[in-house]
Amino acid sequence: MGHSDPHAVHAELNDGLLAAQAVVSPKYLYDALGSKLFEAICELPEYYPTRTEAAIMERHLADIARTAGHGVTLIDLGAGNCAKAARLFPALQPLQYVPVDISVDFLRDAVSRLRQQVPHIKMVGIGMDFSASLDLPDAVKHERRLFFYPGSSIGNFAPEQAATLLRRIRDACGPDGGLLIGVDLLKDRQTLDAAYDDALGVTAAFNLNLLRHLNCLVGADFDLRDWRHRGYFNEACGRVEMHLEARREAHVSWRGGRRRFLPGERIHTESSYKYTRHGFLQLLERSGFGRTQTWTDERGWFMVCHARV
Ligand code: AVJ
Repeated sequence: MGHSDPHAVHAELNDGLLAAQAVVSPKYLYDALGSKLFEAICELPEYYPTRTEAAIMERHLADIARTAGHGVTLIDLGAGNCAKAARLFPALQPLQYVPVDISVDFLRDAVSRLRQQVPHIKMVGIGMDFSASLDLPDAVKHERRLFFYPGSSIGNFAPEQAATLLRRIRDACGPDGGLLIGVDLLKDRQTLDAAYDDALGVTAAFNLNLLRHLNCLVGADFDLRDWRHRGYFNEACGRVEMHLEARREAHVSWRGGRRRFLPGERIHTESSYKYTRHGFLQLLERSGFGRTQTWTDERGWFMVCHARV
């Protein structure tokens, strides 16, 4: 397992914090505590994506496994606790499992637990930021590859960047490989607003925890009590947005920089794009995927999609 380049991390965060409209990439939501808070989000009644996707996968597991092919190397992008991939194992019977996640310590624990439960599948955990590069170690390059990108994490990328990442996956999966991806679909505002601003405040804690992570990563002195969570559907842009909003004037300094935030000023921490089925299939096509198959739930809230070159 590896680590992200600390200089690149510092430069990226510094630039984002100093931008006219301050912005921090959502990947920084996932330190060890952030990954746990995200697990808690997935249990919330308001947060429908995880359970809707799981229901689609469970219901169509045999069909999905037949379509994706058995005996593959399963490369899990943003594996987190590895639970989603593990549920595919019985039907998919992968030869090898390669979980990739930016949250290295969290991943290490998850993989060592899974190894004990499923000793017959070879596992190689990789700690890396796959949004920067998909350069996988030689050991995982030979076999037939199935990339697994569940949970609608693709939604964190604007459509142009999403196309770039999908094209990179297409190039990495080769002519006989494929991609199994989960995509959240456009739906009514009430449902989306509630999913990203839950009554218990877990999503607020998840968002605010990013400031703790920044304090640690770049030696910043964010006082969490100066900030509040905002999460809502931006219909014009077809995405949910999360922001951290200053409750009062806040002076923040970090290694190599400082900034004054006015009351109400925001740091944009996440965009979560929602697609129509047609819109996402077009994106796949633009990214060089030809043959696709999709599965959805009765309400049409979420889509699971298999694509090959
Ligand atoms: C992990 C990116 C799919 O966009 O729904 C959950 C993250 N943010 N609640 C999403 C998230 C706020 C999630 N993804």
